[in-house]
Amino acid sequence: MKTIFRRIIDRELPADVIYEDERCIAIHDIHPVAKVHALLIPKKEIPRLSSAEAGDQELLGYLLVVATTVAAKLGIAETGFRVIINNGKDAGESVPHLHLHLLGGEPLGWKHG
Ligand code: IU
Repeated sequence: MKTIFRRIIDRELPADVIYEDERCIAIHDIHPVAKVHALLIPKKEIPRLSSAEAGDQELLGYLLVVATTVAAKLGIAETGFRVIINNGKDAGESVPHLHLHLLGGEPLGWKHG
């Protein structure tokens, strides 16, 4: 069964797209936990960070570079932003398709629930 993010990538579901290239897509999170909350999703379906393999190393680095591009597009590159990956149950991972959360637009507390 396709994950929600696969369906968004395949344009089967609508999303508010901020950035897209051949390897990833960035969308606005539908339940933002900060003033700016975007998701950066690789098109390759890696379930979670701990599922990544050695061959994914370049893609993972690429996502971090693109995160700054997306932050700039959202106007938070200068004021500051946070990148989060929730891996597994205790981290609150809810969609088993690797994604980076990009948070900013306001001062962020360190402890997130
Ligand atoms: P998590 O790290 O797996 O918990 O993050 C999943 C995120 O996906 C979460 O912040 C949701 O609000 C977000 N999301 C979304 O933006 N659109 C959707 O249709 C669904 C979840 I389902």
